Amino acid sequence: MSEGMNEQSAKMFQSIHQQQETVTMALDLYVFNMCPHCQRVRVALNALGLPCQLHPLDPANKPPAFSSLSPLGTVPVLRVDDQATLLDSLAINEYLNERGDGVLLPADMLARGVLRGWTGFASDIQGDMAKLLAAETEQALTSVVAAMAKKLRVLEGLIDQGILPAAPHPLTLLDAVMAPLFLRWRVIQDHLPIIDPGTMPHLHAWQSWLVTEPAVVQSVDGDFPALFLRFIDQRSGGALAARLDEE
Ligand SMILES: N[C@@H](CCC(=O)N[C@@H](CS)C(=O)NCC(=O)O)C(=O)O
Repeated sequence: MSEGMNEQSAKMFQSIHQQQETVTMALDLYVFNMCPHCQRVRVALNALGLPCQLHPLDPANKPPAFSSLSPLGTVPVLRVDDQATLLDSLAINEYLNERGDGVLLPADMLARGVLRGWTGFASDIQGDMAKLLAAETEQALTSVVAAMAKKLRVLEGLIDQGILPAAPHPLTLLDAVMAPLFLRWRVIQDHLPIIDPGTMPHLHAWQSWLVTEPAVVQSVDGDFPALFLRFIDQRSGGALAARLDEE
C-alpha cells in the first residue's frame, strides 16, 4: 500500500472517529403505561441490560411534538442515539437484540427463522386480546376466547413437538411478546380462564415461569393487577368488565 493511501486512510479513520465522538449514545423510549407493545420492548431492554430513558406519555394528551416522532401517533417509539426513530415493537426488539449481545434469538440461523415466524404468530394473539377488551357482549367475549384458544393450542403443540422450547428456557424475543399476554391473563383468570392447565400444560408452565422472570417483573410499574383491572373498568367494551363483576 502506498504512503499516500496510508495518509488518506488515517484521515478517514480520524474523521469517522470524530463523528462517533459527537454522536450521543442513548436510547429514549416513549411509552403508555398500560401498552402491551411497550411492555414487549421493556422486557427486551431488561433482558439485554441496555440502559434506556423512559418517557411515559398520557394517551389522551400526547404532546403536539410527538407526531413528528410517531406519524401514526402510536407507541412504542424508540429514539436511537438522537439520530433515528424506530417504530413497531417487533422491529425495535430486533434492533435492541442486535445492539445488545444478541442472546434473545438462537445462534443458529434456521432456529432464528423458526422463532421469528412464531413470534409474529404470537404477536397476532395481542390483536385478539384487544378484541377481548373491546367485546360488548358475552357472545363476542366467548367467540374471542375461542379464537385465542385455537392459537394457543397451536403453540402448545409446537412445544410438545420440541419446535419451541419448554419452560424454563433462556429468554427470547418470543417471550417478550408472550409476557404481556401472560401477565394480563393471570389477572383475569379466576373469572375468564384462558389457559387451562389440564389441556395446555406447556403453556401453563410457560406462563407460571415467565411472569416471575426479573426482566418481566421489572417491565411494569406499580401494582399491575390493580392498574389492569382499572383499565378494564374504564376502557373495555363492557363484557369483560361485567364478567369480572360476577361472583
Ligand atoms: N404494531 C405496533 C402497534 C402499537 C400500538 O398499537 N400501540 C398502541 C398502544 S398499545 C397505540 O399507540 N395506540 C394509539 C393510541 O392509543 O392513541 C407495535 O407493535 O408497536
